[in-house]
Amino acid sequence: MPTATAESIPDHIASLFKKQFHETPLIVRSPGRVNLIGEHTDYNEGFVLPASIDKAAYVAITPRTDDQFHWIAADLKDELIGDIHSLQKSSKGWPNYLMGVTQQLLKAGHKVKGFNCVFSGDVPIGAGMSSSAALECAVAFSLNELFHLKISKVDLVKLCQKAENEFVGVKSGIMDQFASMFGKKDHVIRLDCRSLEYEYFPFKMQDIRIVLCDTQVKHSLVTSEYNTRRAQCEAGVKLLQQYAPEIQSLRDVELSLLEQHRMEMDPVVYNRCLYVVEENARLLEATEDLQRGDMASFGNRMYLTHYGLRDLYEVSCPELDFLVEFTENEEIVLGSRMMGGGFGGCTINLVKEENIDSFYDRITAAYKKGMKKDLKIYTGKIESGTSIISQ
Ligand code: GAF
Repeated sequence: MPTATAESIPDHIASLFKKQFHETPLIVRSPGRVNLIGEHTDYNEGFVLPASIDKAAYVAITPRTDDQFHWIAADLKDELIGDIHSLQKSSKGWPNYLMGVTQQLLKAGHKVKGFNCVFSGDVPIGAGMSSSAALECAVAFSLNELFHLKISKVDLVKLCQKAENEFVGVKSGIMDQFASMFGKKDHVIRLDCRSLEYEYFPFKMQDIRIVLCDTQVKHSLVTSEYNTRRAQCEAGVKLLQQYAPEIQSLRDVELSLLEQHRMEMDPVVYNRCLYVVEENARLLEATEDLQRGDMASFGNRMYLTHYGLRDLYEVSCPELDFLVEFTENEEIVLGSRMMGGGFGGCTINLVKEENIDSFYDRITAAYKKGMKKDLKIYTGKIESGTSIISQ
């Protein structure tokens, strides 16, 4: 892993690149994300409220005139050489994000050639802050620049999502790539995942911090369970469509309709649908809290999201539950919940700044005692989305 700090990562990869390829590369930064509320709603065509953060993937990249690629994962001290027309899924993991994006560009008929790339980053891997979407967006954004493809940012986002769905094999929604690409400093994005209309809401509070508590747990069932949740939501929609054919996704489902047909549904499918329908409504109410500056109410809704994810959607794990439950008795914590796909990763917390250090000490000690694991804590600063650092 690099010893470089966030500020020095671009310099670090630029010098590695020059040493290896004797050229000055284009350098692009693409951030990870947090999501304040609206979890597992994106692939149900609902709403999400993410923001891009100060941790990012960085790529140093130049075009080639042939179809070869030479990619270097600086942090892993690993590399791969090949041909862009014979991309095979790799068991190493990291090449799949670059391959997926390259394959989608080729599939869409864009004129891309091979390219050399060195990448690094400081988005914690497996912590639920979307290190993979950050890398995909960095690569797609760079290739768009290098080969003058003139693809819009929205289309780049869609392309990266497809790369994740089709090449990597996770049937993820669009939130992570959208947040990485469209993030704005000190703002959260309310994104309508059906129309892709979005609105920025200021999110900079003098006395409240976004705190991420990393369980340092990543369960192996993440991908399969994620895809199963998606299929269960689709099964619910299919059943309800028999009675209300205008419904396209859970986004269109009213609680009353769901209740009316509860007995015809598999109980697990019902629970999944109930969570999503409630979460969508919760997000819209939470944005109203935000506009009114009522962060106590916003925080309460975060807890309700967690309980839904834990009890109805069943994507939490003991470590995440432990951390959220610990904060229930902490006066300075306004809201806490698991964030992202689940089964490990981080909780996101809204914490009053006053005496925050002693809170860090208490939760770290409690986690060690209760879960026998070390806790990592990050403060999430909201920074801008994907951009060129130097060229
Ligand atoms: C993961 C996915 F990539 C997102 O699309 C989203 O579904 C999220 O889990 C859950 O809200 O980060």
